[in-house]
Amino acid sequence: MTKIANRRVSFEEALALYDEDLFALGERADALRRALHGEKTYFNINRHINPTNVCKDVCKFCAYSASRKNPNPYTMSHEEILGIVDDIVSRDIKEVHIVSAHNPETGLQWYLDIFRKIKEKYPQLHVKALTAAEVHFLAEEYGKSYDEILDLMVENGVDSMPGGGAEIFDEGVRDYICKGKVTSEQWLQIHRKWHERGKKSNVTMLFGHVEERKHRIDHMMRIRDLQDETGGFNCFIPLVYQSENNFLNVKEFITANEILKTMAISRIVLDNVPNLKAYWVTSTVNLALVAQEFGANDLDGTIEKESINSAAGAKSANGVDLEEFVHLIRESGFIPVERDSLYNELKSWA
Ligand code: V47
Repeated sequence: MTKIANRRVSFEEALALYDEDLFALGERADALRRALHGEKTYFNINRHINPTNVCKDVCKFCAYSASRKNPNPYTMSHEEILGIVDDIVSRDIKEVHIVSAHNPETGLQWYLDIFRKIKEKYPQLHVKALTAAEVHFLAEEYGKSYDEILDLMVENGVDSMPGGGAEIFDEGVRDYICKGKVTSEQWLQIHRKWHERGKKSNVTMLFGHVEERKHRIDHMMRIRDLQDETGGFNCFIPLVYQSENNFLNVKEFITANEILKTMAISRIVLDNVPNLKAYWVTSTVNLALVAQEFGANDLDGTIEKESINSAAGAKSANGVDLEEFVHLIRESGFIPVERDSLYNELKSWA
């Protein structure tokens, strides 16, 4: 990856960046983004599938898992999932992003078999599946090591890992918002091991809830350290907290100013992570478009259907139309580029 900063910023320097003027920060992040990617904004044509919402864990921020606030447990059959995959492949969708809750009733094989069935039928389709939180759950539930689960994922056709489940690495905040699930160290260890297998993954950060700025910077620093070791992260994805239908009592929505500052600072701090995603699902499409000028070079994808964030209030249940997506990126002065899941360029609208 191209070196984008002359000197690394320290924790203290990164925290102090929040006190800078928003537009000054934007300019700095934009210069780094342009050095890496020019005016290109990447997206992919993808589909999310969330096969079950039955969960053994209770994360306060989650509105997706079946609970008192969402008493509609479901578990899809493999036939149902394959039916969706048949349909999306017929429409030239190139990536399927499969993430579930931590369902103790299905058995390990239910999780693994679906990847193998998809891969056998559609070897060209990229399967991005199982967060580190799911890997940890499966390892604990079925008495396996992380290595065993990761090897089973590779054997059954998982191509890359999504970045979910990272939340906030600070142990105090993490204990408060999602006690009992994968710890920060375990999350990082699982991705380290995945990268050691020559595989790529993403990394998220859930922000805008009860965390403070210093916790976001700490989160970025831990990512930067692991990336120095492995180089396996493709993309950093800050996820803006959605407040509906969950058990985390946050009254005020984070401001657009703070979201954009966080995007810009992450571009500056994460000098070794090539891509910064403005995930329109949690930021809104409009703010994601603006974020292109604050360091972001990726808008995720058309998505089609999304259940986790839309359950908590995001307007993402039905995705975005491809033509509209391309139009919006162009109109905001950037070049839309369709990419595959590993950031190879497939089509440019230059
Ligand atoms: O891990 C849950 C988050 C994540 C809420 O890797 C919430 O390319 C906001 O990780 N408000 C799942 N966020 C989504 C995810 C993801 C999405 C897109 C692309 C990629 C990728 C990964 O959603 C969870 C959790 O951090 N989440 N509840 C909420 N109320």
